[in-house]
Formats: sequence, C-alpha cells, structure tokens
Amino acid sequence: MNLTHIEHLGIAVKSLETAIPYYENVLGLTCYAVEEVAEQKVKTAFFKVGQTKIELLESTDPEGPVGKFIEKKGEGVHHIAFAVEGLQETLDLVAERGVTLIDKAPRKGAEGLNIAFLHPKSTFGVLTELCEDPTK
Ligand code: CMX
Repeated sequence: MNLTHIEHLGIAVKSLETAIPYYENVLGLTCYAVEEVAEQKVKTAFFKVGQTKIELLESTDPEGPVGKFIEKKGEGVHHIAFAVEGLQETLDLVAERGVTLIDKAPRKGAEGLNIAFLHPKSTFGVLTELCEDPTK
C-alpha cells in the first residue's frame, strides 16, 4: 500500500458560480479548471493549495451522488482523495482487508486521473477516493 499524499478534498456545493468567489476573493486561491464529469453527474472546479487540490462539486442531476448528498446532508465536505501508486493492487488489498469497494476496478475521473471509491459505510463515514496519475 503506497498512499503518497492527499490529492484533493471534494466539497459539495449547490452552485459553482456562487461558491467560486469565496475561494478566490476570500481565500485568495485561483480556480484553474472547470470540468464536467458526465458519468458522475457533476461539474467540478479546481483550486491548488500546495500539493493538494480543492475540488468543488456541483450536481448536474438531483439523482446523482452529489445531488443526493446535498439533499440529505446539505453542502460540505463530500470526500477525501488519496494519491496512490498502484491503484488496482491497492484496491485488491483494501478489499482483502474487509473494505467494501464502490469501484472494483479503476475508472476515469476528472483531470485524466484513474480513480476508485471506497464505500463510506466501511471507512468510518468518510467517502474515500483513491487516485492514480496514469502519466506518472
Ligand atoms: N460521505 C459519507 N456518507 C455518505 C456519502 C458521503 N459522500 N454519500 C452517501 N453517504 C451515506 C448516506 O448518508 C447514506 O447513509 P445512511 O444509510 O446512514 O442514511 C448511505 O451512504 C447511502 O446513501 P444514499 O444517499 O442512499 O446513496 P447511495 O447508496 O445511492 O450512494 C455512494 C452512496 C457513496 C455509494 C455513492 O454516492 C457513490 O457511489 N459515490 C461515489 C461516486 C461519487 O461520489 N462521485 C461524485 C464525485 C466525482 C468526482 O470527484 O469526480
């Protein structure tokens, strides 16, 4: 198992348009990318803080994962994403250690990363994403 750093924190917001100015004008960060991930039913906006990113998530469908999350819990921290080396091996290992996988194999996420989610019911309430940069 080789987690190298926190790749990003995912934060669910109702509207990117109204949330981005807080991160830019109050926290002084720069939104460097806005990207729709159709498969996940979200539009994302990215900021960098050192090596870690903040990923704002606006739902494009009330039945999507972020739409359902905001309906139930409101806006707020949605997931934590760790960068790993060897994503498939890491998934196999965490499954062997009793964690429920949402994704048994990596799929494509924002920014061209390979990603997979672990179920929050088996990770003490924190939706956990593992990511690997296929270019590294
Ligand atoms: N953090 C913690 N708990 C969460 C959660 C989250 N982000 N999302 C859902 N849950 C909890 C719910 O509160 C609920 O708990 P209770 O049963 O105690 O009420 C339980 O999980 C089931 O929630 P649900 O609303 O019925 O939703 P589903 O079971 O249909 O789906 C989940 C939950 C985690 C499997 C689904 O949201 C998922 O597959 N998420 C991974 C994909 C994702 O989140 N994509 C968006 C980001 C994409 C990106 O970063 O690019």
